[in-house]
Amino acid sequence: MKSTIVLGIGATLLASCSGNKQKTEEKGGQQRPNVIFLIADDIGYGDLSCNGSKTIHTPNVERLAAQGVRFTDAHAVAATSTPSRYSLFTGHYAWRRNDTGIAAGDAGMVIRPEQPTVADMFRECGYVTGAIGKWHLGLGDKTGTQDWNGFITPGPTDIGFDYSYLMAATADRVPCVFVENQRIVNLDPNDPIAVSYKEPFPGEPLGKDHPELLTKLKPSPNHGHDMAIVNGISRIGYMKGGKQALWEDENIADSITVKAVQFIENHKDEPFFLYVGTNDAHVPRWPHPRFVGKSGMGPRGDALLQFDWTVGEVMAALEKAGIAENTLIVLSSDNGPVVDDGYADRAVELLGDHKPWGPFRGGKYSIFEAGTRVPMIVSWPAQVKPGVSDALVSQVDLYASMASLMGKTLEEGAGPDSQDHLDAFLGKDLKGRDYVVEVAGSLSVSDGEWKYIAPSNGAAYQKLTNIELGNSKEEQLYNLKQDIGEKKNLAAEHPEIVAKMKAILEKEKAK
Ligand code: NG6
Ligand code: CA
Repeated sequence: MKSTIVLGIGATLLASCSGNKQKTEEKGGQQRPNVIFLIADDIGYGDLSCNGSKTIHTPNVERLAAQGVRFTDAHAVAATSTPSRYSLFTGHYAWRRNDTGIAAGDAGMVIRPEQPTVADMFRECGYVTGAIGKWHLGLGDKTGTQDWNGFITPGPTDIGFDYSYLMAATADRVPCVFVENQRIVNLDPNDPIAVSYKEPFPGEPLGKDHPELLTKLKPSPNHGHDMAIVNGISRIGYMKGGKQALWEDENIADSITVKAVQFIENHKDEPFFLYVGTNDAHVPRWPHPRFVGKSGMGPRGDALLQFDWTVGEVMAALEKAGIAENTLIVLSSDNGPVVDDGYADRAVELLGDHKPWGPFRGGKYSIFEAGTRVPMIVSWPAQVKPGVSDALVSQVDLYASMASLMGKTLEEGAGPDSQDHLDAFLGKDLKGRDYVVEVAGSLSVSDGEWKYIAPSNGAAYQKLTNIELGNSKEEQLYNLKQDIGEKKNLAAEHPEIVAKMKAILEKEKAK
C-alpha cells in the first residue's frame, strides 16, 4: 500500500470556476444550489425510522427522506470518524496513509493545508463555506504543539472553510471547548487552558481516582475515559483551566444547531457550502433535558431524537430563509453504530428490540457491513425526484460529484479516489460505483453483490463494545444479495470470484 499522499495541488484546482458570488447562471441558466453535508456521528442504518426501524421515530429525517433520495447501499470509507471524514473531504482513501486513524484531541491537522478538499472546490466556485460541529481532523500543525490560548493554525480556513465552529475532536476527548474561527470560544485570558495527552496536570482530579466527582456519567469498566473530569464526566486526555470556555454536554447539540441556523440566515443570499457534524449518538451521550426519557432507550435513543431535532431545525431555517427548494442536503453518518462505547449510560440494557445496525453484521470499528454501510439521503427539492435508490455509492465520491454539479472537472491529483457519480447521488443512475473499497483494520472491496475481505491479523471480535470486527486470517467472501448478514463465507466455494475481487483491491492499492 502506498503511503504517499498527493500534495502540492496549488490554488487553481479547477479548470474554470466563475468565482461569482451571485446565485445565477451555471448549467443552463439554472441556479446553483446551496449544499449542506449533514454528517451524524455513530448513527447506524437501523437508527432511523426512514430506514425501516420501528423502535425509534425520527420524523424530520423521514420528511427529508420523503423529499429526496434515500440510499440503501451507501458507504463511508472507514468505520471510525477521522478516516471517514478525511476521505469525505479529500476524496482520498484514508487507508493510503498510515496516520489517519482516530485522532487525539491535540492532533495536528490530518488534512494538510496543501491538500485540495471539497470545501476548496466550493470556495473557488464562489461559494461561502462553513464547517460546524464535530471535526476530529486535527487542528494546528503537529500533535501537541497548538497554541490553545491564541490563534490555532493551520486550521479549517487553510483547507477551504471560510467559517468554522468546531469541537476539536470528540465529546469524550479534551479539550472540551468550541473553537470558532480557530480560537477557543469564551476563553478568559486570566484562566488559560492547557491540554495534554501525555501526563496529568498536578492537582487536577482524574476520573479514575475520583468516582465521586463523576456526577453525570461514569466510564464503563475497562474503557478508559477516566482522565480529566469536565462537567461531571471523565474524558480521554488531560486538561486544566479554561473554565468559562468549557461546553456543557446537554447544550452541545443546541450550540451546533444554532450556529448552523445562523450560518444559513447569514448567507441566504449567496451560494454556500455548509458542513454540519453532529455529536449526538457519540459518547458521552448527555442530551438536552427536553429529550431525556423521550425514546425509552435511555441517553442513546434520546440522542437520536436530538439528532432528528437538529435535522428539523436546519430544514426549518432553509424554509424560513426561502432557500429550501434550491438547497441540496446530503445526510449521512461517519460510521456505523456502537451501543456501549465507553460510558455506563445503560444503552445496552435499554436497547430492547432496537437494532442500530439494521440487517447488517458488525457495527462501528467493523469491516462487516454495519461498520461502513451508513444512512444516506440526498434531498434537493428543485431537482431531485423523491425515491429510494439501491445504487452503490460512497462518500469518497461526493467531492468529484459536487465538482461535476458545479460543471467543473477536477484537475489531476485533486480527489484522486473520488469519482463523479452525481447522477447516482441525484437518483438518476441506479447503479452507482463498480465497487467500493473500505477499511476497518482489514480492507474490503464490494461490488454490491460480492464482498471480499482481505486477510489480516486484526482481532475478530472486540469484547469492550461487543462488536464483531470481521477481521480474519482467512480470506472472506460474502454474497450480499443472498446473505446480507454476511454469515456464510463462500471464499472456498468461489475461488474465481475471490481472485477477481482480490485483483481489484490490489490494483487500487497500487494506485
Ligand atoms: C475510541 C474510544 C471510543 C470513541 C472512539 C472514537 C476507547 C476505549 N474508545 O478509541 O469511545 O471515542 O475512539 O469514535 O477509548 S469516533 O466515532 O470519533 O471515531
Ligand atoms: Ca463516529
